[in-house]
Amino acid sequence: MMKFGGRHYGLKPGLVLLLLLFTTIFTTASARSESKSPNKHFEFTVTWEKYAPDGFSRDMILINGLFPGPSLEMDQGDEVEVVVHNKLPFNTTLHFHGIEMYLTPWADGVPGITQHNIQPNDSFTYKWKATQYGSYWYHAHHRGQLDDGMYGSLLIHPKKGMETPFELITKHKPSLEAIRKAAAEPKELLLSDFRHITSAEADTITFASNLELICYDSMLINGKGSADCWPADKIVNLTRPDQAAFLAAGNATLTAKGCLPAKILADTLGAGLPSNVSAIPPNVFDVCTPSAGDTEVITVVKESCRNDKWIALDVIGALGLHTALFSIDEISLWVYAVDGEYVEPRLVNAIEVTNGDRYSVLVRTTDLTPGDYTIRVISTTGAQLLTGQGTLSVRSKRNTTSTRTSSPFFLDNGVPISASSPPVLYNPSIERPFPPLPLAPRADKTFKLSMSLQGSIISWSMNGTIFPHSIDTLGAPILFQPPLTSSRDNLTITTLNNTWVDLIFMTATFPMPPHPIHKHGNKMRLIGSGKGPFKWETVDEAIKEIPEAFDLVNPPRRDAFATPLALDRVAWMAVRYHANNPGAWLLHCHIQSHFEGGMSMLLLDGVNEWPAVPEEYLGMT
Ligand SMILES: *[C@@H]1O[C@H](CO)[C@@H](O)[C@H](O)[C@H]1NC(C)=O
Ligand SMILES: *[C@@H]1O[C@H](CO)[C@@H](O)[C@H](O)[C@H]1NC(C)=O
Ligand SMILES: *[C@@H]1O[C@H](CO)[C@@H](O)[C@H](O)[C@H]1NC(C)=O
Ligand SMILES: *[C@@H]1O[C@H](CO)[C@@H](O)[C@H](O)[C@H]1NC(C)=O
Ligand SMILES: *[C@@H]1O[C@H](CO)[C@@H](O)[C@H](O)[C@H]1NC(C)=O
Ligand SMILES: *[C@@H]1O[C@H](CO)[C@@H](O)[C@H](O)[C@H]1NC(C)=O
Ligand SMILES: *[C@@H]1O[C@H](CO)[C@@H](O)[C@H](O)[C@H]1NC(C)=O
Ligand SMILES: *[C@@H]1O[C@H](CO)[C@@H](O)[C@H](O)[C@H]1NC(C)=O
Ligand SMILES: *[C@@H]1O[C@H](CO)[C@@H](O)[C@H](O)[C@H]1NC(C)=O
Ligand SMILES: [Cu+2]
Repeated sequence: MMKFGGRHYGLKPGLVLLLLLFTTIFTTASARSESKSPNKHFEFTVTWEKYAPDGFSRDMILINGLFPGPSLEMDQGDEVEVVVHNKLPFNTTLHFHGIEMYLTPWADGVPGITQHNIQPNDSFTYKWKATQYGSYWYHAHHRGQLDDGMYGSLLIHPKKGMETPFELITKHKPSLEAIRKAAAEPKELLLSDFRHITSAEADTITFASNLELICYDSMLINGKGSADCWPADKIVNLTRPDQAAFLAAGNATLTAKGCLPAKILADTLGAGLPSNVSAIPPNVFDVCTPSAGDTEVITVVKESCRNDKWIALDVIGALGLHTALFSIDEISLWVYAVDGEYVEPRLVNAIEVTNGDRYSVLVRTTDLTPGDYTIRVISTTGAQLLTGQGTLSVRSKRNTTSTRTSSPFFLDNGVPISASSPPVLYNPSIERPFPPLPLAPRADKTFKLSMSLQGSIISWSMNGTIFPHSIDTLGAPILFQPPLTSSRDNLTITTLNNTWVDLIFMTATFPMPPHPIHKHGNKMRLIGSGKGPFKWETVDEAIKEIPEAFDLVNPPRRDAFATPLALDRVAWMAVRYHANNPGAWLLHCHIQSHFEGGMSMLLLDGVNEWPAVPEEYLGMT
């Protein structure tokens, strides 16, 4: 794997001294400049080029000629600078997913909200401080450009002395050493769904048909994979009950791409709403064209049987639409960090990774028989049967030949193979931050948001109103303007600094898929969820009647939570966060088609402490 980390871009000590000298002189000359000199500097040149990650050549976005983009590596506390040179034929911006951008909201990368578009041939410099640690990623935040491949991993090494949860895995000193060593240099596994049409083509077809393009062509691991076309009988055999329920409505079968047919989509989720199935070209839902690219191989060499050996993997859900069930044949995974932060470790066989999620896992390789173990990514999204594979290759120093094939935990539709001893699935609802993190017992303010379609199945709303993406062409970004003092457009939530805020996401109708809701700026706690309507005005009122639906003792803390699937009745989810980072933050569904369809809102946090945007950013286009 190629790393473009601090080591490569790191400045030589002499140069740093020289830069510091210049910065000092500069700062004296220009009293306005408050920014500290960066000690991690990265340059991204983004281009629009032909590339074939799964063997099929299409136009896509490369960063410094690479897909996925360079892996950014840095230390907690670093002052980071990322310069984006836009050599694309269209506007773009870059978002650092999960990075809280503490005191630098103008570097969050959302066009129209925190910055102007970066126009073709322009450059933009993102300056921020790595206040956090762990596994993150970056991606384009302009329309559907994530689906064009503009993303990569971001790793922040924790500062020395950070409390770790590894003693909950083992108390054996040499093993702890091996674990610490592994966790200090995790290997990334970037999981992504990939399409053979560009996001602009997808938009055109979406608007012409009024149908969501739920079909992809491949699942990639670190940008590698293949477009498999399954035999018809395999598709029939593996059609899951949840899919069969939709298909029954039209006496249909899944398409050759393993997708719910567009007509079924129109007649079920889109029933009564306008749509035009004939505006969809055959290759989008129906016709499968196989192609093959490389396969990602992670190699582990066992040194000797005396030493305990572990590896750490950062699993990253760089997904546009699909939910990816991740597993490695026969292998148990210790989940020790989630969305970058340590949790009480749990031993599992598989993890359901939704859009934007990160899971850091440890694998003990000491006792593994040398050979290849298949890394599997299986979509559990109802929309399509889709899989991707990679290889964990375990070698011993003496014997490098590997002939054995590994046994999967799941069929290619995500159904466990063994009914008697099914694989252990990671349960995100019992996740516990480590060490425990404080949470206010009640919120200062509650916002109830009713999620619904608005007139077609491509128009999603978080609170009854479609978020207008054209905001990025309408003058000054929201952050550059005085904040609204009260909500007035069904899209803007304003909070005071140092207050606790409850957001209740309620599905207005069913069936409705889960929505992975991502908050920019800082993390949220998942304090409750349930089926049926949320009838109360606040969580406090609800707790009195249904205490079992809530969890206020060190609940999960993440930068995205998926709302519950509303299959046969409506459902709700309650999150609580501390508004302690004034700025204009986007709150949105991380499924690209829902995000593009308008499922976003704005959190204007700390309007009473509204930040003054530095002069250099006000001027930046
Ligand atoms: C960007 O610059 C290149 C080289 O100067 C030029 O050929 C190209 O037309 C420019 N693109 C745009 C969109 O201005
Ligand atoms: C599909 O199922 C039938 C009956 O169980 C079986 O005979 C056949 O081999 C299966 N085909 C595939 C491709 O799995
Ligand atoms: C459903 O489709 C099958 C095969 O396409 C056909 O034989 C059957 O008659 C259809 N059933 C109904 C109720 O339309
Ligand atoms: C549906 O799409 C087809 C193909 O683009 C087009 O010819 C037709 O006019 C459309 N129908 C409607 C009602 O818009
Ligand atoms: C090497 O390992 C394979 C299985 O991975 C085994 O079949 C073979 O006998 C081994 N060869 C030697 C020389 O140990
Ligand atoms: C690109 O960004 C500029 C500046 O915000 C805007 O005027 C223009 O309309 C944008 N172009 C497109 C195609 O959105
Ligand atoms: C806010 O939502 C209500 C109810 O859906 C609607 O009547 C109103 O027009 C919306 N306001 C705006 C500014 O869109
Ligand atoms: C959500 O929409 C309703 C109208 O349906 C509106 O009354 C309420 O103020 C909106 N909430 C926010 C936070 O905008
Ligand atoms: C906002 O509140 C947080 C938490 O109390 C505090 O640390 C921070 O300094 C405040 N920010 C400003 C700009 O006052
Ligand atoms: Cu969604």
